[in-house]
Amino acid sequence: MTDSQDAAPLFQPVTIGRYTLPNRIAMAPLTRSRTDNATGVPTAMNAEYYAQRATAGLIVAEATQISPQGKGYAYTPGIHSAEQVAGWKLVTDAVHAKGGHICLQLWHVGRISHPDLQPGSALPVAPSAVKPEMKAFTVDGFKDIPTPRALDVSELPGIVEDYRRATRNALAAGFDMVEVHAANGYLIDQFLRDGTNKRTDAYGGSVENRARFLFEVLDAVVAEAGADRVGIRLSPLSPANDAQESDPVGTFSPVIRRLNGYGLAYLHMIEGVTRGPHPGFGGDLAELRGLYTGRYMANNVYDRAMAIQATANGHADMIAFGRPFIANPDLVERLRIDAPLAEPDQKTFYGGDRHGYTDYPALAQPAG
Ligand code: 8OZ
Repeated sequence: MTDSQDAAPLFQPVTIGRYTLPNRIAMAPLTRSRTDNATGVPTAMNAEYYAQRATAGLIVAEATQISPQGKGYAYTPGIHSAEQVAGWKLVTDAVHAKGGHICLQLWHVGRISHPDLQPGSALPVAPSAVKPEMKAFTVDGFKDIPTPRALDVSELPGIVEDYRRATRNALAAGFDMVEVHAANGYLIDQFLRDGTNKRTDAYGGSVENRARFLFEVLDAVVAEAGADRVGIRLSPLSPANDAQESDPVGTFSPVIRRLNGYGLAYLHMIEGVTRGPHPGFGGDLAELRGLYTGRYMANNVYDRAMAIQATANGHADMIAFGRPFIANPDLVERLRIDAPLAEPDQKTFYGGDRHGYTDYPALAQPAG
């Protein structure tokens, strides 16, 4: 460690929306599948896990379904029932007691689901009946995802209302902010992309039409929380979850330009292909990033040197680290002093108990 690194912007405060955060390191949303599958209610164990990581400048809590229909993986939490709100309150109270800030990521998976995970064993829903070449994580293991049912236009206002109610619930549960999950091939991204949106109504065809659902959702979320408590996550250059798009720059450029007018807390961008490799800072990423005028949170396999550089040279205002936070609850301190990072055990990423979840230690404190 040197004084000059300690003074790096990465370790300095930043204002994000209505908050001043102590550093520019965010904990990225990480699906860990550790709630009861039937209820999706967070518990004291989840609260302990997040509280252990409260030195992050901002925790973006794991993707959380806004409705039973929005669920696509076993054991994920929800934010649509009173019991879930009470469970999340344990989490936000524990994080706030440690001086942290926490945001909830609002999630509807669309077609990335399975009848086993849907109310009444229904087919998953999507903009169009386009089958993803993907498997779903169910309580009985991985199962092929079927062709989804195309949503009728009359159903869309109800889903927008689900986002509105989820936002209200998140604030009642004590979250400081919400993040709209519009990335990684889930419902909003399925509307945006020409490979998954074959609609011929007002929600398909032109880029403006494909973005209509995103902005209806965003308007509802912003109306509840205020723009300075709302972030949004995009992954324009990622084919995650079989999300096909013939012209990512052409589709996402007008979306990002229009986001400028919202005065959101931040835009959270997965740079390149989700889970890496990082695409480098030129090309399509530079073009898309350059369009955004607000606070920018960068994500995707950043290491310490990249994070220090990207927050010093104006590329990013915050860096979201995902997997490094699994095995390093005190990641901020380890990055600050350039300590070695522990490696997480992939076998305990999804599902299970406290093992591989709350039992990764922080660095030992020096004696005396
Ligand atoms: C990994 C496993 C399950 C879900 C995403 C919410 O891709 C996820 C997710 C990632 O955004």
